Amino acid sequence: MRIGLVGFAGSGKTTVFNTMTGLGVPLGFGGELRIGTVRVPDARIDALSKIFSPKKTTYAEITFCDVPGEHGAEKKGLSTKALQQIRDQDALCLVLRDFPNPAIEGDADPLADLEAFHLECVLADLKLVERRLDRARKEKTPANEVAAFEKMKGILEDGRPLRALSPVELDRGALRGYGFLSDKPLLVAFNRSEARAAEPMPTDLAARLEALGAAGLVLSASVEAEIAGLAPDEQSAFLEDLGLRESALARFIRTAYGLLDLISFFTVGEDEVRAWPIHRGTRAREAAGRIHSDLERGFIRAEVIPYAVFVAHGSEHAVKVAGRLQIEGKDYVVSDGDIMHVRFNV
Ligand SMILES: Nc1nc2c(ncn2[C@@H]2O[C@H](COP(=O)(O)OP(=O)(O)OP(=O)(O)O)[C@@H](O)[C@H]2O)c(=O)[nH]1
Ligand SMILES: [Mg+2]
Repeated sequence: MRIGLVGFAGSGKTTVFNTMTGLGVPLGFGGELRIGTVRVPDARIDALSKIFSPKKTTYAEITFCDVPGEHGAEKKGLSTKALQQIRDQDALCLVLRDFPNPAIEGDADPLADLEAFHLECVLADLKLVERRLDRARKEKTPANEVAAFEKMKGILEDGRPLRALSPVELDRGALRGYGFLSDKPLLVAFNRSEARAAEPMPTDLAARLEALGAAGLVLSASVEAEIAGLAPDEQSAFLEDLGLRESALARFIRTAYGLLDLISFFTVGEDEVRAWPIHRGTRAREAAGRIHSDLERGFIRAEVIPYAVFVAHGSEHAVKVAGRLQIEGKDYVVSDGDIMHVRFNV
């Protein structure tokens, strides 16, 4: 599972990537595609770790990919190579520049950049769809497939993204291999200059994001880089000075995690407190297999305490005494924040 940081040249992708991963990729002017893992901040894990004082605390991780922007002739467009790199991602984070960058011609215009990016995606998808329909005219193609591609063509010609189509309207089963750009979950990060980091998202931009089915947030990559360099107790004072409640990067990473339709369940104990990423809708036995294949093979039952229940009672023992421990079978659908203890026998 990979999330691509995408956007036009000099919008701050590498600055965001470095701050999240702690890597020191050189800033500015393109460069190579980079991959890094990022810890998903989770206050629930912080709290559980305080309670259990385990030897080890492990957060969920996601992989980000810094896709370089293009400079020179193609600085506002996306080359075939860039499009292919973007197609390989499971979800996209579009970084929009809203700070003056002397290396880039023209003032910052995030709304125009958003439209330009969206249009590139729509046109690239339309090309794929039309090519497929052309082929369908020459080769025998099932009627329902042709109908699906016709429907997609109509949406794209209207300038709308494919993600606007619900699972009922479009069966994506056979379409996965195409990597349609406008169908990818999209998070838009509006990268501000330091002085304006605390200003809310402009309403026109927020409305446009809603129409595109995209999530959005405001951050200042250079402020985030500065925060990351401070000691934990200095961080909150610094945030307060800027009129911010928490680091936007923490929210950014959590939102990106949700974009992949991932949730976390937890395991707790003296040895380790740990968050395990699973897809929403995963059943208990399969989730147990994330921990170890033996747990999936020999699964007997799962003892589950939802995080909120645990916090309300304060300990596993108190939860049991109150009769709130859930005993669940293999088909139980795991919820975000479930604390699970798997009973198994191999
Ligand atoms: N003032 C200000 N400058 C920023 C911010 N984010 C990035 N920059 C600067 O903008 C320049 C480009 O930042 P990068 O992170 O390299 O941008 P990029 O999107 O990776 O650029 P390419 O990979 O070339 O497409 C650098 O000089 C950064 O220091 C920000 O939030 N505020
Ligand atoms: Mg870069």
